[in-house]
Amino acid sequence: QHNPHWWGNRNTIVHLFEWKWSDIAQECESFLGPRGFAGVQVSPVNENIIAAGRPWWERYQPISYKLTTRSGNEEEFGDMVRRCNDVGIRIYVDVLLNHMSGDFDGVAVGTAGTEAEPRKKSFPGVPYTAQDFHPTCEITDWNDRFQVQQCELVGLKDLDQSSDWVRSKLIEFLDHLIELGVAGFRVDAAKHMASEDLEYIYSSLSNLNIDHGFPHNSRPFIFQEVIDHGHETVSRDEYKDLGAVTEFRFSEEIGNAFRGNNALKWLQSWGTGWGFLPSGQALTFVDNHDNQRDAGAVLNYKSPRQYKMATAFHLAYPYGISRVMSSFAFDDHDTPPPQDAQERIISPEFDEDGACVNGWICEHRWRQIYAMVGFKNAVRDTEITGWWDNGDNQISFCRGNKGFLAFNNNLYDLSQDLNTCLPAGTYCDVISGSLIDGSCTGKSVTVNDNGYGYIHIGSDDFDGVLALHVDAKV
Ligand code: LAG
Ligand code: CA
Repeated sequence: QHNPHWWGNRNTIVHLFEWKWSDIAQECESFLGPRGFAGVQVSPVNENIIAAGRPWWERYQPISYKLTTRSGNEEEFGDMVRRCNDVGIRIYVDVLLNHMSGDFDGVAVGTAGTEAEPRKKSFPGVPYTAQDFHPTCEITDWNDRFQVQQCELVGLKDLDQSSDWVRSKLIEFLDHLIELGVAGFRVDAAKHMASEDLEYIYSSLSNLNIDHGFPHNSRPFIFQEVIDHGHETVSRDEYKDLGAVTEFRFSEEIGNAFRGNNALKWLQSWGTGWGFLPSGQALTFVDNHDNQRDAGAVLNYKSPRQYKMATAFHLAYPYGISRVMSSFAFDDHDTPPPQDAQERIISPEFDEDGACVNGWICEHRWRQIYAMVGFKNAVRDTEITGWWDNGDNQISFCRGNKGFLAFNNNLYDLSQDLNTCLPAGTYCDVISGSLIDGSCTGKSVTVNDNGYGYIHIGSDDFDGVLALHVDAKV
């Protein structure tokens, strides 16, 4: 279940973290479809506990499988899926199969009005009772398989996926979403569930809904969140044959490289050469909603110059199933999404350039990022050729004869003739500007009959990357 069911030459998934369904439907039609995105990962869709201050993470504490959250209700969800599918944008749902909510004093009321008593492991909205959960214990040793899979992740009541009842409820929930037209799932905390149990669940799911344009016998796309830095007892390899797996080492190493901790020249062997998963099994990302909040090597929107360079490399280098992050501004781990005085999530607003202004970051609307989504579509099915580097932090490479990328992460200029591998002509750099009405609003590069062009990226240029492709030829 590794096929994401993309339309045509499309390639890139965007995580619209905490967006409302009605806003995503609109975004599919007005922006994602026209810009050639392939799909959206949406926040959890089923009912969750209500936490004080409404932190984003309350959505990782389920109460029932009713489809009502702060993002909208079932009707709005169904409308979004249909409208997005109609313009070629697939929907992938973040699903919580490992656990229900954590402790809560007294009776909790969820986002759909359902009551539960988490302390007693009583969730009548499903229903689940204590016997559907593993006995309570704490994870203290992350290399102890029993603890990792059968104790409580940060105190969240741990479901027993070996039980027939739990399996049937999880399958019913996922099948309901398939019926509504989704293309697949991001499986939260997959490492905390036995792979045999997940295999049973995935293989029991319905085929995708043909009324939403999926071919007969299409299997749901699965990508599993397994944090494996390389030496874990529960490893990514136990899950990779069931579906794609999040490649966390990709995120860490690309952050390291573009922060300047590792010379860019080493990226020549990027991908499996770095010990990452095979390309078709790897879900790749510069940052995700969790690690963008951690200090460390991972880059996020707060370091925009390096972040855009890392994202350009991510989308230009042919490795993995790419997902880009679309965030809201945060100060700390608990910052809620943009909300009004009644704690309703507010819709994104855009300035005249299409950038978000009211607390949403919308990295996917940064020109340098959506332009690379277009680049990836334009160069699809070509290989890396013509690698060049200066032995340090200046690199360039071609994607067949369809695209060319150059990076300068040194403190001095890159100025020289380089092989772009492109047919002769003038091309717009899609990072510093765009092709509009037959001319470039940013840099342009003239390629001669030998495929060479003069490339300049000043060390103080706004962006340290330049990208040319055949769909932006003057
Ligand atoms: C994940 N993947 O495996 C999610 O990507 C991650 O965002 C989830 O944690 C986690 N697993 C559980 O689904 C998030 C927050 C946690 C939060 C948890 C549950 O990062 O901070 O825990 O969701 O809402 C919070 C408190 C904890 C508390 C727990 C239970 O921060 O201190 O123990 O709730 O009450
Ligand atoms: Ca578990």
